[in-house]
Amino acid sequence: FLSHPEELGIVAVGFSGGQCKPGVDAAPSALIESGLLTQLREELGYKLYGDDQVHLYTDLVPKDDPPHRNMKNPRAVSSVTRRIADQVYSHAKEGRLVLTLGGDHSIAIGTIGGTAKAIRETVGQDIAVIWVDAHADINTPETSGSGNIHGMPVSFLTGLAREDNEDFFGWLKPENRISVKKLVYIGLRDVDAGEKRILRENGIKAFSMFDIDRHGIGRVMEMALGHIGTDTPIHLSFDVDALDPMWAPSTGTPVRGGLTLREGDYICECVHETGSLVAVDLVEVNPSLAPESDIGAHETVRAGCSLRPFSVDREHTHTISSVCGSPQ
Ligand code: NNH
Ligand code: MN
Ligand code: MN
Ligand code: MN
Repeated sequence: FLSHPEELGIVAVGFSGGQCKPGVDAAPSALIESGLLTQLREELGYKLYGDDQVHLYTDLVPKDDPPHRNMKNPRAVSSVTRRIADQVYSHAKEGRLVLTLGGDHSIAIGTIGGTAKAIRETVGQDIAVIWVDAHADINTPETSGSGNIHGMPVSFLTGLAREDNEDFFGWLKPENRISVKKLVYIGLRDVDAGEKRILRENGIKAFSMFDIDRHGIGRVMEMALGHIGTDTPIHLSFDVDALDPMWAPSTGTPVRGGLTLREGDYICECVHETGSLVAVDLVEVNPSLAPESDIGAHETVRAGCSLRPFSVDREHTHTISSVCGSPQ
């Protein structure tokens, strides 16, 4: 689906307004400092586009941003995600694979909105979304208990939540939206009651940790990709809290009983192997939340770096760098 699969469009998003804990905005710099982009460039041979500069979007964050329909920081999140949608759209429109480094998960409103539109225009197809997360992030403003927009992106992207006002995601148009039929969850284990109802009523495909324990990650990936169908462009949105806190403690809402690091890598490798990947988000790394001194942050950033759906070495992998191949 990509006219330039060896080109990687990078969007580094230092934004934390979709939730209440500061620090997640520092993740892109931490990931970049620990060598993520260098590895993609030097070991995997990608050509990187989009500066290594981290966008803070301070010009888009209003001083006064009172709640609207129970949403916290609604104007900031709406205008920042709108800008991100443009950034991701421009890369995708050029036929590049797009990598967005968050930031909290609210930014997926922009990344997926941008990819969906660009792929419709260039390939004429609807994208599928694989959402890897402990949480479903499909609350509507009305079902959300927290008011944090990082728990709502999927409801806006699927049109389950709507607003006409441009200041509150009214800029999302049909071409930015995705179908609930082309959405698959992996890793769920902390889903709110209202979200469970939404998943059930809309027949949304979800593989929880229960399913992974029962079938194994190999079978789950077969079923997940089978649901999407071959020949469908894929946007992978990876929330680092899908991993067990043993591997990724530095995140806003860690939930025990999660994916092993190897299962997380495997998900990325399987998605890469399809050859259908068009965009990736890596979100919710929060280097300032480090339970045991700075070991937690360091390990979480390292885990984030290892989750690279850009290459797979089918022969075998011993070190992080040997998980790398070249662009397809
Ligand atoms: N479901 C909760 C909410 O709506 C928590 C969401 N937190 C996340 N999602 N980290 O990935 O606020
Ligand atoms: Mn090219
Ligand atoms: Mn999330
Ligand atoms: Mn989560």
